[in-house]
Amino acid sequence: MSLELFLHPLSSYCHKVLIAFYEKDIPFQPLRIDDPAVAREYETLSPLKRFPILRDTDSGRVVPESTIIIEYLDTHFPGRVKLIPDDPESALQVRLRDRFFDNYLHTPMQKFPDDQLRPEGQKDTYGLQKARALFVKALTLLDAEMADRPWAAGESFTMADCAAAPALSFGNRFFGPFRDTHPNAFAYLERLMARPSYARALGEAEPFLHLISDWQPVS
Ligand SMILES: N[C@@H](CCC(=O)N[C@@H](CS)C(=O)NCC(=O)O)C(=O)O
Repeated sequence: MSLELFLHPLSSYCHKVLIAFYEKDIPFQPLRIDDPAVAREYETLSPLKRFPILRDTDSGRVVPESTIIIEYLDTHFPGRVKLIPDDPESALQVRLRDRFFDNYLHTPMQKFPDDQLRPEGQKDTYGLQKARALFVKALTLLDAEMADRPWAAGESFTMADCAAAPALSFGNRFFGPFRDTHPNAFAYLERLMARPSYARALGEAEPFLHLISDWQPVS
């Protein structure tokens, strides 16, 4: 098997890539970075210490960044579905939405676990509230967009939906549920969670949820 994915099953950016793997039905070897032997290898491959990291042992390529991993899969291992359309203008729309989810929902959402893991006395309440405000602003834009479409870029499931799922699902958990405040975005999250690819990634995360079960949402 040529594809190895360095990951942790609870990691939101790993979920984004796992959704792509499961949509495409591509075989790969998951390598869990909480295994010390794997961690040592991962650290040599990822100087910035960010995961997921893809290694293609046939080509020798090491691919960081969730978006670039999905682009790499779409180009070299399309599997049963393409997640980035062939039409350049449609592809641009998918990439724009992928950036929207990563920059304005996913990254702000990550501020919450970052703050939870800070030592007492070093919490960043101001930064956390600022991140939450950005998340809510982006969620409000998304809510309006999702009034008339099933998936982020229109009628088809794409890379943008891989990006959306973990950002929205962890955001709903950490920043308070948005079912009542952003119903279209919430209905979209429900469609994402019902998607077999994401349901599978969530199922694999379940044994690790106890690690975050006492984290109280901020509102
Ligand atoms: N831009 C990166 C972000 C990856 C990222 O932040 N991953 C988190 C796990 S979800 C991580 O590596 N955290 C380690 C840390 O913050 O030290 C991507 O899209 O892959």
